[in-house]
Amino acid sequence: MNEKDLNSILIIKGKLEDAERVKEQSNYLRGTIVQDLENEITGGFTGDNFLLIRFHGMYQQDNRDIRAERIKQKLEPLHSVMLRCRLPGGVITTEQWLAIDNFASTKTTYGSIRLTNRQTFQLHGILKKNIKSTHKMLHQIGLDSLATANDVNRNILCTSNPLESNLHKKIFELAKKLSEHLLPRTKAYAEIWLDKNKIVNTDIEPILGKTYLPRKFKITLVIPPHNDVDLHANDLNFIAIVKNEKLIGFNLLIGGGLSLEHGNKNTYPRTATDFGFFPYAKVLDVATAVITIQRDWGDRTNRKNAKTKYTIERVGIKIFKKEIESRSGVKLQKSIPYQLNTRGDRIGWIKGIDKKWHLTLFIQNGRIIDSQKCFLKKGIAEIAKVHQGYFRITANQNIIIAGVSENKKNDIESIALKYGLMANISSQRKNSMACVSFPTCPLAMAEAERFLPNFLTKIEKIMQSNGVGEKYIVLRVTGCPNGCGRAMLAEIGLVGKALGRYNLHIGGNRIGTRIARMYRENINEIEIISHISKLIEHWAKESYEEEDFGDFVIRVGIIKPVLDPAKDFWE
Ligand code: SRM
Ligand code: SF4
Repeated sequence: MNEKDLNSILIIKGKLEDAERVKEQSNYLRGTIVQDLENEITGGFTGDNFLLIRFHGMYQQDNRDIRAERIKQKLEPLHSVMLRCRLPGGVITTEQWLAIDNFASTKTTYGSIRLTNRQTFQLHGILKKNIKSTHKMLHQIGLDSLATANDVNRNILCTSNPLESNLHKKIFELAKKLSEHLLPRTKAYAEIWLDKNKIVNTDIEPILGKTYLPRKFKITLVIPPHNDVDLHANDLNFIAIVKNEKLIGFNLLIGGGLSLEHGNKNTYPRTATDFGFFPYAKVLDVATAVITIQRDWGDRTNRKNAKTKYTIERVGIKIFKKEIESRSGVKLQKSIPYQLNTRGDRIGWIKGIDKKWHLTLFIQNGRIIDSQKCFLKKGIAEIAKVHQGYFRITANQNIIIAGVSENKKNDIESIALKYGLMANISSQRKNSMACVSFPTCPLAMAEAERFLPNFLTKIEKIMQSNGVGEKYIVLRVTGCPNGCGRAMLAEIGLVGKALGRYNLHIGGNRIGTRIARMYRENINEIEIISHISKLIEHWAKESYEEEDFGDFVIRVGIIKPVLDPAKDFWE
């Protein structure tokens, strides 16, 4: 291929998306956010600021349950923001937790903390008048919400693996370092939210560039055999390779992502591609190379095809790999074999090799709130008051009370028991997940978080009546095809189509390395239950010993496996 042909593949010419203009004209993410904050006529943000606040970790939302009623009353929607904190690897101290807990109760309209499946938490329902004090509170306790949304590198995930504590510590430190390394350098966040004076000429973005990335970008650090971070949902993944108990380097996997648009065959979920092994010391160089390639080559004319997965498909693996080597100065070697065998969290107590105890608490859909039945939020706060270790949020929306010494174990356990935090949960429930969806998500098409608990009760009954009550199927619900609930990597995935209606996908595998294919389109709950019932009965009767549901439906020909998603996902 000559240079001209190559360039026409690498850089897409054409009319840029309006989001590119917004970034270009934002003066490094400032826009007129400050003026908007002072505007008392509306509870929301206007013009470009609506998008710009996302770079500062906030989304403007309104409660969709009451939207129609407010319109009827000729009222503006009740605007508020959802704030997403930056928490690489999900680690949070007990002091930080208590401050967040108090804030959620006193300053948000929903009163909850929502653990996300990217190891952090969201606070929904912060009114405009309270936004600045929220950022000041976060700053005081050593946290921020910088770059947790929009076209930047998002919260970095790393395996929650309390057992192998030393390796884990190292990987966690790296997650923090990478997160800092890839942060926007603009001082806009400090100026707008923390009243820090403008420092002239510091707005240089050596890595992200003046118009930042073409689209969101996601990174994981994985310690095999655990794939609890669901690496294939991410743009850039580092798989830790350990020899003689020493971390020697990483296998590099690039180009995962789960979103699609209903009916749009130019969009598809994709698993990440293996690019080879490189030594530990080069991780920042390789990360910088990959992210700057995506910055330069990602499609800025079409946000639906702007993610790394599409860039790789467009330019090809060979060219992408050569460019990584050229930009990083690292020769990628043949990958070192590794195995993945789990995705779920180990709920309950576990002892690490550092002799400390770790208690993983199951939190349904990550929603931490008190109700008349259960004082979940209070219980965790009570633990935070006495716990001398730290908390860790998992990529399965659960929380680990980490680093408990032997003599404190009973104290923590009695609080957990008192507040019902250690109730008996079925394996099926532990391995199921839903995205937020209604009422806060503006993109939701069907219920997810509010749908899953009762739906699971029905699935649990079906499992029991077929004699497989002790087993589980990785089951996930996502309220729209953006795929936040990672249903595309489930053995059974429901993807919201309209209120009460979903596409049913099956055939993903237990460890999250295969995309699930659509089995039935646009069906309601009764139809879903009927299909799943028959499938589970078939699996229970005819599967080999230890054969997982996702593998079974493929072996017996109920569904064809997705082998190369870019080509065969829509077949
Ligand atoms: Fe997500 C947008 C919630 C993980 C793919 N996601 C949204 C928004 C912000 C809606 C919006 O744009 O206005 C949702 C806010 C709902 C609310 O009210 O809280 C939202 N996403 C979530 C969370 C909270 C789901 C959860 O239940 O845990 C997760 C927050 C993660 C975090 O802490 O950073 C979340 N989102 C994901 C994942 C899974 C993952 O990252 O492992 C995906 C699929 C993986 C991927 O990126 O391919 C995901 N979210 C999206 C997309 C589609 C992006 C795309 O490639 O097209 C959108 C829409 C968009 O960006 O345009 C989106
Ligand atoms: Fe909202 Fe859709 Fe994401 Fe669910 S999958 S949180 S409905 S954007």
